[in-house]
Amino acid sequence: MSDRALKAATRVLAGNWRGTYTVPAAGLYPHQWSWDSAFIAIGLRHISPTRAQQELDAIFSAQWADGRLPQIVFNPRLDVQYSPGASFWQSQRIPGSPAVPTAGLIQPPNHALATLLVHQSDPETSERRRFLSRSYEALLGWHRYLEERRMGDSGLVHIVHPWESGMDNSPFWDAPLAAIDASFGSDIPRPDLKHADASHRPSNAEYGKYLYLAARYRDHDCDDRDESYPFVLEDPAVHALLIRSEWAMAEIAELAGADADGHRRRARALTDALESLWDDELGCYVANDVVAAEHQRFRTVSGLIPLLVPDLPHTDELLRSLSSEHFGLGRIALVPSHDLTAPTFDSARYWRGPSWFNTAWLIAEALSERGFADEARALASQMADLGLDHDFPEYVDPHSGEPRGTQRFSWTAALSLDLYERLHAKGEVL
Ligand code: 2M8
Repeated sequence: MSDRALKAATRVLAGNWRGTYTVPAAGLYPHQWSWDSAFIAIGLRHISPTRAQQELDAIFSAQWADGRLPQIVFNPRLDVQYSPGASFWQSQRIPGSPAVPTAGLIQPPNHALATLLVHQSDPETSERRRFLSRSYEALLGWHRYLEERRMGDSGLVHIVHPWESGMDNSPFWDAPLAAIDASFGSDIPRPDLKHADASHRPSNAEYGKYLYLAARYRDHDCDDRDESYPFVLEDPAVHALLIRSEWAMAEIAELAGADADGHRRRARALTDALESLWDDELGCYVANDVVAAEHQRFRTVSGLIPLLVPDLPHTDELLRSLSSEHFGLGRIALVPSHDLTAPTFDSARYWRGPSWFNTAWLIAEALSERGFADEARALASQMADLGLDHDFPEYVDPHSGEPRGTQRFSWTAALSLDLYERLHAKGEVL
């Protein structure tokens, strides 16, 4: 990444900053998204540690009484620009919701990981703003919500909507959605199609099911007690991020003078539970449909994200899969979201094939921690080049590197910048 790229990434983040948080992209995503903000904070800490802390403060200030951190915190003035918005959720009517309007669903728990990195980048400012101790309280509530309200006997986190995975139209959700005998009818608002090509976005059929599930969850007061709710899944990336965040909680607890052992014990128990999602034949982790009691046997990038988990029994197999013809590490742009050889692979459509920068960052992080410095650096360098060449795209075609989705996308800019700054600090300028 050159200085020119660094300045361009900083400009994207400045343009998407809304005073206390950053929107993922000005047109397509005009509100605050939960896991986006955590990724964005990881980049922002190099520009302004205070802004990075504010980014996380903003999401924590929208925490529900039960501890959940909501998928989206809405700017109600922009209601028609995104669907479903504040008027769909009407969160103020739901017991335990915060003062600000939010969605009732959640997103993957990468927040403790981001909090630790943000703190470490400037402990003095963090201390002065009491950032770590305030965040620790919020994070305790968030992880408690996941353990108490979102975990079955398997010990794995449950997601109740494709949006909760962050990988909305992954092939993992095809069969569970097909089994739901309902949709939202044909009159589906799609303001997203003003900002991205329809062939890069989920289809109307998928949106019908998304809205049906969201409305049903909302109408049950988002209370996680709808016994016949039809979509309950266990996803390897969501679970792996919780494990990784639980390890981060142990470090945060030590810094904050709290008990770290409980976090380590939980991280180990969560790691043991992850094993039930291992698929030996596919060489990666897969999702489990809790309702149908059926594994969704696809190779997706979600199934590789457990590489981030310490003491994982299947690291070698995952590394082999990453370099195989299924994911093509080093021969393809970043890491595709789905198996390049699968009949369900689509190089343009959202989470069904294109390569994303947040998953590339997670894999680069895992590779670097496992001692594969060259491979990590190669991924970081690709992220920087693709970001700058295409005005920080939301995702890219893995074969051609061409941009897909929207552009000037915040986590693309933030995470490329983060890797650049870290390599630069080691004197290894890209
Ligand atoms: C995408 O998801 C939203 C719904 O949450 C959408 O398609 O409208 C996903 O890529 C998700 O992971 C991301 O957090 C969000 C905002 O960038 O966009």
